[in-house]
Amino acid sequence: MWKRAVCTKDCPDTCGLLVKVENGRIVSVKGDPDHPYTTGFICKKAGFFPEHIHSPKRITTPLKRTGPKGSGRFEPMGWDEAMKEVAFRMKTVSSEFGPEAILPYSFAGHMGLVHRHAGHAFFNRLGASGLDYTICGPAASAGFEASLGKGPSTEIQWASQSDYIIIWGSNTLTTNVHAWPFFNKARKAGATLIVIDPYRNRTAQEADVHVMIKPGTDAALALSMMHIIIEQDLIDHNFIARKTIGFEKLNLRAAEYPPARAADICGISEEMIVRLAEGYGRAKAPYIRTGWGPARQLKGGMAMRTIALLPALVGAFDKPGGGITRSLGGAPSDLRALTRPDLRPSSTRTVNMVELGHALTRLDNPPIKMLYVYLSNPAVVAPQSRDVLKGLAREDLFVVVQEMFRTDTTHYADIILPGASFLETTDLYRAYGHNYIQMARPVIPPVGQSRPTLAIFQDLAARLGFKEDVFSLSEMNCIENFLLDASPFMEGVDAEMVKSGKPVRLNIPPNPYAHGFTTPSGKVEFFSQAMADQGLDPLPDGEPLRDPDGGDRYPLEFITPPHHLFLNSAFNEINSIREQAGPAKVMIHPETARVRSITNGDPVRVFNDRGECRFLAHVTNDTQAGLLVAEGLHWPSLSPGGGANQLTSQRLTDMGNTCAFHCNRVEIAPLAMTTTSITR
Ligand SMILES: Nc1nc2c(c(=O)[nH]1)N[C@H]1C(S)=C(S)[C@@H](COP(=O)(O)OP(=O)(O)OC[C@H]3O[C@@H](n4cnc5c(=O)[nH]c(N)nc54)[C@H](O)[C@@H]3O)O[C@H]1N2
Ligand SMILES: Nc1nc2c(c(=O)[nH]1)N[C@H]1C(S)=C(S)[C@@H](COP(=O)(O)OP(=O)(O)OC[C@H]3O[C@@H](n4cnc5c(=O)[nH]c(N)nc54)[C@H](O)[C@@H]3O)O[C@H]1N2
Ligand SMILES: [Mo]
Repeated sequence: MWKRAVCTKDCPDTCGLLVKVENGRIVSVKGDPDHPYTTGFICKKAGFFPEHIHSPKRITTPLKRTGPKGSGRFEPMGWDEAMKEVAFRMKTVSSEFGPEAILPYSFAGHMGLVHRHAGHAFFNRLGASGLDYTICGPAASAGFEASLGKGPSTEIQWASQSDYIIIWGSNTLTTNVHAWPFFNKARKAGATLIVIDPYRNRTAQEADVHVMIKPGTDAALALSMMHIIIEQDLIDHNFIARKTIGFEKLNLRAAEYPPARAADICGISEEMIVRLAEGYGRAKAPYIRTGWGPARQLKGGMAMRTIALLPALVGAFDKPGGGITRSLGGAPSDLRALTRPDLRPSSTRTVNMVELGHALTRLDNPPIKMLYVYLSNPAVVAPQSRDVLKGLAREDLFVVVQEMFRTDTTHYADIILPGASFLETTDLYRAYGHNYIQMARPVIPPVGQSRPTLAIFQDLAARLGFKEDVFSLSEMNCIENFLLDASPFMEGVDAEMVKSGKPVRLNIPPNPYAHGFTTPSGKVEFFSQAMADQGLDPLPDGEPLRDPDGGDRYPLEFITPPHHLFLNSAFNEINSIREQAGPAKVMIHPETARVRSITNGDPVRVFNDRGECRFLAHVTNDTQAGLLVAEGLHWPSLSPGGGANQLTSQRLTDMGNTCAFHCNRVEIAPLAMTTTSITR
């Protein structure tokens, strides 16, 4: 029997799935052809869901540590005993150090609105340290917000009418594959496809033009495009007069970025910049799909803000097919009824999740004494692993991890709680790559003794004596009471239709920018007073800022974009995926390799002051001289070598306090050699 489900992995596409169940087991997964956006095909990873859900490595009972911390030795325990122990630790840590000594750490292992937010009310009521959920998108959204305002951007389907598509820092064919048919439709009608990315990723390989930009230099490129577009009078005077502010000031700033200067900053030719500006400026309906790549830089907010100004200059928002996409969808309602920030004591501190390493090793008054991890794998995904692992290994830190598998994080747990998967829970899903919501019911019961996140927190709430209603609601109650109410996005949404499990369109127009902008002025802000008020440059600024740590000793740039076969750190647990992915590799340009006596396939070490990790060298022209690229997050425990996050830093971006995952300076050497014997 085929049952309808929704893919919950942290990906913009949030696919409609059909799942075949036989004798209580999932045997096959395919795309739901009735989903208007994902239209019946799935990515390679989703085909492995039967193996993922019924993996022999699935954790099926609570486990307690038996060996020394970090030994990875555990034995089964009952749920009652586990919950008693966790509740007891929460009480003793709270009374000895105060509840702020407890830190929850969660992210997007399960994207359902109910389960993803199931712990918030609990930790607020407990008075635990809060968590700032900054590991992914806030720099990108803050950048867009300064220029265009908050809210959903141009819908991807809209781009099928465009004649000029720029994919700007997104590996669409890997991370957002359901956008591709819409871009292809435009290309069949004659559209040009440009990719702006530091390396020739899968998507760049399929483009008409690949602009191989240096990381962190997008704002300079965008400003230079503006320079040319203004100089050649390719601007939309009418749109600028009616719907923007600050054009004169922008003009002066853009004048500082002639192509010669930008070419130098961006590492591309002047001709390329002129060609790009003319192509964009002359197009009938130019469209930009930004990924999150340009935002994962120390000046990532500024980069996104600057890119987001281009459509206004040429009036693209008024043209069918024109616009710009970052994030889509909308929360069906205010989530506060579910997350209950009002229960939180007023002066409670918040920890930025990017700075987990600092929090576990340096934070005081009080120090973190208990860490509760769920729906996340910080030992692999959080930056600057050396600090994170040092913190997790602390003997005096009590670590609870809710997981489906024995990950590098559970390795450091005192207690592991088996979490139910998305195919075993009821939830409501919004997407960030399309404007449909969809509800899913369990297609099988929880595997083994695993439990849904909501049930686990309700059990703990009862043991701690929390009496508020929010701690006794079922998944369906949460959806009906809080999520299906009358927010503007939900206007006209039929609740019964949602409950039927079919994808339902939110009340969001395909190109919201045609209806106005939610900036303070209600216009596109070339000049942003809000940024000036935050002490930031109110105009776009193209001066790049690179990783300052270690200086000239680390002459190479290092980026860590997503892997085609992994989803952040997920899917490492599946043997056949790992075999296909092979060992962790680092892409290196032939010239950069030659001067270091590195040849293709050599084991190498990549290092900086933050750490070191090992890869096999992949010598290729798909990257540029001076740039190393390591796709994906291999679990260090299964792919010895340390993991790419050994090299990343906890420094925060200019806006949004996000991680600059793609802003690192490093050196590389053949494994056998020491640092001092490198020849240049
Ligand atoms: N297969 C797969 N799919 C995924 C994920 C995964 O891990 N694997 N992760 C999911 C998640 S959580 C997210 S947030 C999205 C992310 O999806 P994307 O936005 O596609 O991913 P990013 O890591 O932000 O990197 C995008 C591209 O930006 C490039 N880039 C890096 N620095 C710069 C720069 O300074 N300028 C420019 N122009 N480009 C730059 C990278 O080389 C990369 O090709 O994908 C989701 N989908
Ligand atoms: N170097 C580098 N690091 C990065 C990035 C990068 O580009 N480069 N990308 C960053 C980004 S964009 C993001 S969003 C973060 C992601 O950070 P995380 O959200 O922590 O990413 P995942 O690796 O998907 O880990 C989720 C964990 O939840 C568990 N899980 C999944 N589904 C379920 C479920 O249904 N129930 C239960 N109980 N558990 C489940 C999985 O087993 C998995 O271990 O990583 C960031 N880290
Ligand atoms: Mo992400």
